[in-house]
Amino acid sequence: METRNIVVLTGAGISAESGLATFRGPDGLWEGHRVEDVCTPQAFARNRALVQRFYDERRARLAEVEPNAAHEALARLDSEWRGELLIVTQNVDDLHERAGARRLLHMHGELKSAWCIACGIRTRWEASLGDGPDCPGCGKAATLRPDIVWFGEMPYGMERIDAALARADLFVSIGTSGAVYPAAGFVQSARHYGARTLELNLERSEGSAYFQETRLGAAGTLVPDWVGEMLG
Ligand code: BJW
Repeated sequence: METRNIVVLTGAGISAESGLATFRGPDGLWEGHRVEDVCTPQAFARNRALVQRFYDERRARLAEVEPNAAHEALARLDSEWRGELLIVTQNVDDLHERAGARRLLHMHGELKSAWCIACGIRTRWEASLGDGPDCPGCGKAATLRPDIVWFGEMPYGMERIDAALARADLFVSIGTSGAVYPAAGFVQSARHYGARTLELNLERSEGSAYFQETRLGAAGTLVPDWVGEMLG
């Protein structure tokens, strides 16, 4: 069957070779932080300083890392693929766009964005949030939080993602453990809609059995090879 429309899902594994920690590996990001201490709205209400510091450190870290061969290959696919393409990333780093990807959706938010819980404005934010800056929209103090989707919150772009999955001929999952929903369920939706499914990951993910094909290895090698195949 001819492939025209593609949905790519990426997770922390695609940024690992750039030097960003994954979540659930032995050196994962939660080391030293329990998930429920940093990654829920309740945790933010309980311990604002800890949560702001956690994200401030990760935002600052972005200046020290660069996109790798996998991000660059997806950006090449984006610029050269004539059919529909949607790169859905669970990552909150900015490495896909720095590599040049444009058809991109950050479903779990972005480190370089802040969200005012008083007026709802979302604004680009590169500095620290920990010192309680005023909201540029409503001017209130200490109302800005990281524009990150925490557990129990609705991810961004779900309608657009579902529409893309419904039209996809191919769904490709890269560098994600398949432990967090709704992203972990995209492979089943894609198959339900009739797409072929391919997993590129260092090891079998929790949802590996749902994929028709799995290639194991580092994203920095597997992704450029796959993009090369697609672009002939
Ligand atoms: C390499 C590599 C290399 C390494 N090359 N590969 C019970 C059942 C089902 C669901 C739920 C449930 N209880 C609660 C829920 C829902 C909940 C959930 O899924 N919980 C689970 C823990 C069970 N989900 C939510 O709450 C979500 N919202 C929601 O469901 O809303 C309701 C809704 C209803 C209807 C429709 C839609 C929605 C929100 C989830 C928010 C997730 N947030 C986080 C934090 C973001 C902020 C931050 O970065 O701090 O997102 S959690 C964290 O996990 C982060 C990631 O995006 C996400 C996924 O992690 P990822 O990317 O897969 O990383 P890892 O580390 O797990 O895996 C890396 C992989 O790469 C590994 O496999 C490695 O082997 C591999 N790898 N190096 C290739 N070089």
